Amino acid sequence: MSVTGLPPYDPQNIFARILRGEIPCKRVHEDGFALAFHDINPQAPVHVLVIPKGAYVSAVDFGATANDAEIAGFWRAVAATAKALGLEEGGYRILSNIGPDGGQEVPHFHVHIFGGKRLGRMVA
Ligand code: D5M
Repeated sequence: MSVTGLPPYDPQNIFARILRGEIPCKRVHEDGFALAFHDINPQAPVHVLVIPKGAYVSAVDFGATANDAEIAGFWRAVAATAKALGLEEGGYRILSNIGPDGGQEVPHFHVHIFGGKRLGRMVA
C-alpha cells in the first residue's frame, strides 16, 4: 500500500507506459529525474504534466519514500519545464491531485502546470 492508503503502484498505469515509451506524448522537458508533457485534455492555454521517473503513487508517497536527489531533481524539472514554456515572467499554477476524493485519475505522482492566462481562483 502507498503511504496515503491508496493501492500500491500499478506499473501498467498510463504514465508508466509513457515513461517506457509504449505510448507517445508531446514532450516539453526530460532529464534524469522527470518527464514533462502536454496534458491530453488541456484545462488552460498551457497545461503540462510533470512526472518523476520513479514509481510513486502520489505526492505524499513521493515525499515519504523518494530520496533527496530525486525530490530536488523533480522540483528543478518543474521549474525547467515552466521556463521552457515561457511561463516564468507571468507565473503559473502547480497542482497535484491525491486519491479519489482529490480527483486523481492516474496513479503515478504528477504535477499539473497551468498557465498562459490570468487564472481564476481555485474551484472545488
Ligand atoms: O490528472 C490526470 C491527467 O492526465 C488528466 O488531466 C488527463 C491526463 N492524461 C491522461 N492520459 C494522458 C495521456 N496519454 N497523455 C497526456 N495526458 C494524459 P489527475 O490529476 O490524475 O486527475
